[in-house]
Parts: sequence; structure tokens; C-alpha cells
Amino acid sequence: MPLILFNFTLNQKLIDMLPDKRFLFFVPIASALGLPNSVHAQDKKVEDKPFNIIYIMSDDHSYQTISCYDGRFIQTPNIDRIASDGVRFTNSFVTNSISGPSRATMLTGKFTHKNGMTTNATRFDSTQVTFPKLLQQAGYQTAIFGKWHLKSEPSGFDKWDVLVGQGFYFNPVFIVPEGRVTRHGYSTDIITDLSLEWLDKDRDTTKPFCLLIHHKAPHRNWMGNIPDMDLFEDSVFPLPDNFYDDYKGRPAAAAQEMSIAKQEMDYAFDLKLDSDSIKTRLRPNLRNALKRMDSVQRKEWDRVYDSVLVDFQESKLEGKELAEWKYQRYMKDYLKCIKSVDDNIGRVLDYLEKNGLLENTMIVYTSDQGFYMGEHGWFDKRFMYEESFRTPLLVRMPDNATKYRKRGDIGKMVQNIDYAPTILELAGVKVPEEMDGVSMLPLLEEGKEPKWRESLYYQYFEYPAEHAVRRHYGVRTERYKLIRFYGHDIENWELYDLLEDPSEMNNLYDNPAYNKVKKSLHKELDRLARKYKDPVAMKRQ
Ligand code: SGN
Ligand code: CA
Repeated sequence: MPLILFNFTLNQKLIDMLPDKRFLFFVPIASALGLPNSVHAQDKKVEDKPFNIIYIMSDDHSYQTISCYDGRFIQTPNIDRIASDGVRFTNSFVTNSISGPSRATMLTGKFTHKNGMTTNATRFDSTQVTFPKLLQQAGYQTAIFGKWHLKSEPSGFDKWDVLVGQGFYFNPVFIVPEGRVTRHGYSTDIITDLSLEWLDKDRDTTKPFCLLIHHKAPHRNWMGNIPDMDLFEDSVFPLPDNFYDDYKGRPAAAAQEMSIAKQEMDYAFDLKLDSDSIKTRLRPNLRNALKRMDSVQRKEWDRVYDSVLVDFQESKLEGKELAEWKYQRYMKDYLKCIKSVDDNIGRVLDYLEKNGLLENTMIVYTSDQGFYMGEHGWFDKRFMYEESFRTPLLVRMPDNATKYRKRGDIGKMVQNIDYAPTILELAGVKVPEEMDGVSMLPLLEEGKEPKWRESLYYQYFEYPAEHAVRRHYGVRTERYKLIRFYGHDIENWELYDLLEDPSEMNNLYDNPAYNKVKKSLHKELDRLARKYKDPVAMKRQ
């Protein structure tokens, strides 16, 4: 598949799509209230049947490591199947590039200053309106398995079985309404097992369903599954062009603490070098993860990582060689996690196919945000720069949803505020006015060019905190990006021309040639701050 990730245009009409064109359609209440589909088959159009939803979200999965987006690092044939039978969004973004905030946005359809989950340290107010609650009220059966990460208990789900906090890769602890349960195995396998078991045995088959499958993988510290231990051990990955970024003109980028070359990529926890002779901060975290393994898992693990340690100690690397060795190790471990995510998505797709569920089930694949695969020399996310602002988004519509026949790429800029309205519209449930997002369904209609937003709003609040990314907010149009970093020790604007400088190395804010662009971006940023009622950005106006 050709790689066209960026869909730029010179035509800067800085207006937003009005949220009044939602093409809502409503299913009669009897059908929404869960009578079997077959009852309605003769007397209703197929589009009016309640469709099921399977929403799969991984944690920190970069679009760079999904082969239908970027084939440089890994083949992901199963994830790609969703795109080849459906659509690939080539301009998909989040509103706040970090887990809790992203999850709260996905559930509420709102920016995080409105749903209250501005950082990972805040607690999600579970009394608010979410799309699973609205689906439940409309007769859907709802379930979530895997990472939750919102501190308060899940609500709006008939069935929930979620990881405690970030969760462990091996033999993880889950929390269910009755208490905690430790399960043996690898997290991506277990979360898939739970999901398939619910689909197969537990759910009420007379009701439409919405199933959220939330993987822990490939979150730090990137521990692959036992059968995948040897994968990529002999691979050499290309170093990003800007791996040795000097952050000139970008003080917030210079001040971060998410550098692969520096100590924040930990020799023990991240690189799995378990030796008392290596100076490291997070050795207890690695040991904590390793001591969860049983003897069979541990033996396989040690077989691979003991020899990595020996090679490392013998080679006595320094400087650039050491930095690049760390990058290679990081990529190998991260990609081992992706292999298992891809395999497990294959299991879900096979199940749906075998059981005739592809006809009436929408499948979404995404991540809670993007991730750096060494670009700017980094791991982690948080910044409004492209790699972490973007997130993969692939959608396969139900075969029977004849209204939504579009295939291939969708280049319009969508954001995770749009997920809840999309799912609700597909279910025939009215989208609450207060949601900031809009349904993406009009984009899925073949041959239609709906009026769409031409700019995106972004916010990041988690500072002071791990990785030291300063607070910021900004606007992105198809071609340009304006960011304000603020608070504590920083007050700085950045402006990028994404067409000329897709890697965002050249801050043009003080370049007089861009004065006109700067002015119009400021105007647009102010307009969006007012539209979304962001008190931080409005205060400056
Ligand atoms: C943990 C990680 C961080 C990561 C955050 C947020 N440290 O704190 O590297 O940025 O989660 O990630 S770790 O040492 O505990 O792995 S998020 O995806 O949950 O937002
Ligand atoms: Ca994440």
C-alpha cells in the first residue's frame, strides 16, 4: 500500500465544521431495546438494525509500527486486514497525548478540561455521560477488558474486567466488581481470551453489543511474549534522520526527559540489563516485573536477556554507539509487543468471521496516542509534535452497513473527540449537544465530500511530571502548527510549516516571512479556545 501519511493542502480556510450536520438517524426504540436482529430482518432496512461495535485500543502503539501506515519496521497483517476491508484514516489525532486523558476523551467525546481528566494524576468522574452508558440505555450490552487507567471504577458496562493501574505484562492482576484476580499468562493474550470468552459464552445474544478491548501493550517497559522472545534479535532498524536533534529554537523540546541516549531510558527497566554492576535508577521496577514470572517464562526470558547482558558488558560501548545500541534494543522489545497485539487481533477477526459477526459489527483499531520511535531522539509521547499528536485509526464497517461503502484512505483531520459521536450515530442514539466531537460517519459515505473541520485543537497539562514535557496547547491546520508552551519556567511559541518541515525541526515563529501565517494561526487558535471554552487559552486573549 502506498505511504501517504500527510494530506496537505495550500488552501487555508480557517473555519470549522459546524456540528449541526450530523445525519442522525434513529432506530425505533423496540429494535434498540434488544430484540433479536432476525425479528426485524424482513420489515426493516439493514441499516436500521442495531450494529455491534468492537473497539480495540492499544496503549502507545505508534502508526510507524503498523505496516499499512509504514512498512519500515514490522509487518502487521492482521491489523492491516481492518484497513484493507475498511478505511485507513491518514490524519487521525488525539486531544491530549497521554493515557488517562485520552481514554476520558474517547468515552465522553469531550476535551479533557471539560471531562476533568486533564492528566494521568486526576480521577475520572464516572457520573458523567459516556457513550457506553448511552448505548446501555438504548439496549446495548456493553463490556470492557484490559487497561482502564481512570482511577474511578468503570461505569456504563454490564461486564468489566480491567487491569490494576498500568498493569503487568506477565501474570497480571485484574480488578472485577468483586475484587482482584491474578491471571496466569501474557497480558495481550489474556485480554483477548477474556474478550472472546465474553463474546462466545457470556453475552446476551439477543442484544446488540459494544465491546472495548484495551491492551496494555506496547506500553513501557516493552516486554514481549515468550513465543516471541527471539523475534527481531538479529534485526537492525534504520535510525530516524533527526535522532541526534539539537533542539535549536525549541526550549521545551530541549528540556524534556524522554531521551533514548540519556539515563531516562533505564538500563534495567527499559533495556532489561539485570546486573548490580550497572548504575541504574529503575532496577527495582524490572525485578518487580521479573519476579512475577513462573519458572518456565523466566527460563525463556533469561535465555535471551542474559546473552544481551553479556554482549553489552563485553562491547563497552560509549557515545553514539551506545545511544544507537539503546535505540536498537528499544525497537526490538517494542516490536515484540506489537507482534503479539497483531496476532491477537487476528484471533478476534477470525472469531468474528467464523461466527458471521462481520456482517453487523463495526471494528475500530486505534491507540490511546502515538509514540516516538527514536524521532528527535525520544521514546514516550505527550508533545503536540506529529508522532505523538497523531494516533493510528483503522475502521472496518459492518458488511451490512450499505450506507458506508467508502474504502481506502480518509484524509480529513479527525480526533478522538469524534469516536463517541461516531459510535452513537451508528447505534442510532442521539449525540448529546455537549460533546465536542462530531460523527465521522459522513466521511465513510462513498462519493460524498462532507464539509469538515479544517483545524484541530490540542492541550497538554501534565507538568511537573515524569518526562518533563512542559504544558502546552496549540492549533494545527492541514499545513501549519502553532504551539504555546507555558507555565513554570517556560513561555514560548513555536510555529511549523509541516509541508516544508514535516519533522518539525525549524521553529518559524520569529521568521518575518511567516508573519501573515502566524497572524491567521493566532486568530484560529483564539477562535478554537473560545469554541471549546478552554479557560487557560482564553485567559491570554
Ligand atoms: C508510566 C511510565 C512513563 C509513561 C507514563 C504514562 N513510566 O509512568 O514512561 O510516560 O506511564 O503513560 S514507567 O516507569 O512506570 O513505565 S500512559 O500511556 O499511561 O499515559
Ligand atoms: Ca498510552
